Amino acid sequence: MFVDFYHGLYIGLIKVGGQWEWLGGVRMTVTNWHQEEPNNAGGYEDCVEYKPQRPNRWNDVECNSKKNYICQIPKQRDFVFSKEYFGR
Ligand SMILES: [Ca+2]
Repeated sequence: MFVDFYHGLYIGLIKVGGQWEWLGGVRMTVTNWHQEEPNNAGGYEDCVEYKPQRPNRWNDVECNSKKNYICQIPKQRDFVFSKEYFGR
């Protein structure tokens, strides 16, 4: 499976009633917005993408873009990447 990092990954943070919260209703307590974000460009940016190539990595985006996503996993759990993941 190829994961496209360049075009950003949804992180499960959404705007509900004008407030940012994690999917499942957990309130956002930390932020990592890129400079001048969130800017709600076009008035429809209600989801958040993670862009690894930026120093501060969050950008609000429209929710209908086709992107990969990342999920939270328990800290003690090992996460093994396959060879296909790195394209080798
Ligand atoms: Ca934005």
